[in-house]
Amino acid sequence: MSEFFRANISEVDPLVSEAIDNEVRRQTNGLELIASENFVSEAVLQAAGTVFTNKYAEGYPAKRYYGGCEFADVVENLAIDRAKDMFGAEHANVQPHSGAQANMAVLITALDHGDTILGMNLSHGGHLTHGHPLNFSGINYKVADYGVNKETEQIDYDELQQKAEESRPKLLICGASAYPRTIDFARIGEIAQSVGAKVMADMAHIAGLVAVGLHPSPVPHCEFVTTTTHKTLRGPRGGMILCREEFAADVNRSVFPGVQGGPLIHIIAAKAVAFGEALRSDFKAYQQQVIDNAQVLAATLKDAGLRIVSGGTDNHLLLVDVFMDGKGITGKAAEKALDEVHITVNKNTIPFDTQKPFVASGIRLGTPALTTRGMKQDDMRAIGGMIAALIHEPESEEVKTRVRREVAELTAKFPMYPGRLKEKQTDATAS
Ligand code: DSN
Repeated sequence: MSEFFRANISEVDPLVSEAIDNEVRRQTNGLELIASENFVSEAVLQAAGTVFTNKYAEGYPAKRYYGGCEFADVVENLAIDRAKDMFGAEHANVQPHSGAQANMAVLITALDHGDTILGMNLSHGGHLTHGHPLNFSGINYKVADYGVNKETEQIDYDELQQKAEESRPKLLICGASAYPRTIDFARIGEIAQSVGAKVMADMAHIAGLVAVGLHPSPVPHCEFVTTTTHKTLRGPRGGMILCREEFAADVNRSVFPGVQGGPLIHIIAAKAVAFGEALRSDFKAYQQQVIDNAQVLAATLKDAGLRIVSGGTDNHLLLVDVFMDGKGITGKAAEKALDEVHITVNKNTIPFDTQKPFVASGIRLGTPALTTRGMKQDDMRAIGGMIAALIHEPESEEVKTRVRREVAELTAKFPMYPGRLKEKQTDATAS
């Protein structure tokens, strides 16, 4: 056999190999609080790292443009069937490489160039692909936007109704990337119907909660539902579209050949594994813990004097106003201070922010990843204390040293990816 098939990455490419080892260390030894991230299982990682990466399979199961697709068909059919089962959907397309490409495929399905969309403003929690002027969605379509109420910092559905009547969109886009409250998809469906619009719900952030019934499902109320597969759903990095049977052929055509060529079959295999995991009964307990953890983290930060946007959270994430009208620090400064002690978050604008997006008044925190590691309410109280201490005294070396030690002690109690980290890990939680 050629050496080509034998050599280990550490011999072939020590630079990339070292970066991978360092990333395993970074994820293991830090506290990951980015709301859109999670840790996949070893089984999902194994499926993603397979010889399916070699395979071209343009087309769909049993209708491919290449030979040798019989096993690609097996994994794609498994992913489709499990996705439909998980969300009670009539049709699933599991090929989108990302959430943005899933959204692009729906927009070209539902709209003609120049039609009007009504989407949630990015600075109020929406997403780039929901009509941002620098994104294809804002470049190719006329955009009207809605946001949250200034007092409640929650979606004002009466105002949304009014905006829909004024703008008469062909497509109403709902779903968010930084919105901590339950979204009333039933009401949004009614609003769209009243103005003759279709609805696309982008449930990327909350898909895991929806899968187990801990957030109302958009599927019965929206013609199109898109999601990523790597957030609360805890699968590999990728996208997916769910729709009613009447739109199935159009959606499939929009994904391929509309916006993509060959599907990533290794990733579709990993999606199938993740969906299988999500259909197991323990996934609901995991999602409940994600929510419980987010609520305790929000309460802890509030008690420590920080302002929680909208006063709390119903889902997996919270937005913390760390600037507090000049009394605190910017989101950018908070992200940096936390990074220095191995707590990973992202700066985020808050509704009606006075800071530019690259500076921002807030940080966004999410609990999916740490919950996957096994952390619970007491751990969230400890983490909330660490974050608040840093934000109140971002320049204090004493606080930084103490928090770094606390992060090391806490993460050591929750080992992960045995076999992928070179150093030995102790599993203090196993006793
Ligand atoms: N960038 C993702 C997030 O962090 O929420 C959304 O696509």
